[in-house]
Amino acid sequence: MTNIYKFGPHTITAGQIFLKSKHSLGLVNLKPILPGRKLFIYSRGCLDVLVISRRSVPRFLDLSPEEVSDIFQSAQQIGRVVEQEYGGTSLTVACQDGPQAGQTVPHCHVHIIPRRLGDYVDNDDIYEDITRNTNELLTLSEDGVNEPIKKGVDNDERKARSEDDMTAEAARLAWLLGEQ
Ligand code: AMW
Repeated sequence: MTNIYKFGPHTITAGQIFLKSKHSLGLVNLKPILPGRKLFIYSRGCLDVLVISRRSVPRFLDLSPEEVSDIFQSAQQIGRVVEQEYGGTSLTVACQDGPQAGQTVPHCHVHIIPRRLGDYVDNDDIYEDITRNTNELLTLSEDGVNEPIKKGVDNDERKARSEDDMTAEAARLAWLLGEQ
């Protein structure tokens, strides 16, 4: 079995993956949402994991009914574990389906982010963090449509984590999910 996986143009290492289902992969984020001006008080680990379709298609709309069922069942399974692991009491489950919705990696994926009271000053600021780069890079074209002025930025201002850091988190999540 291959140890190389693709997430859009990105290569995912086997160590980043903590869940494998028939049509989906759960993986830790290279550049998770980080504590900043918000009141993140999680004790460890990342705050934003992803579940992606195994088939490389850009849009959620491209998935078959079986793939939709699989990716959301995986999201539910992962959500239960990350909510508990990171001391959450709720979850943000978000899919930015297409570039104008803020999608920066053209490979269908769902963000699963544990939430709890007070993690953000304004609750919906989380969406600003998920889409921040795209929002900053929009400009109004002559026909009045917002268009990206630069593409492929992919959360450039966030710090990429080390391989060791991601592997440790993925191993812990895989263990909690009973995957290893
Ligand atoms: W999108 O803005 O397309 O809804 O979210 C893309 C997500 O993919 C971002 O959170 C980004 O940090 C993450 N990401 C980008 N490259 C990688 C990678 N190589 N491994 C894991 N996550 C990645």
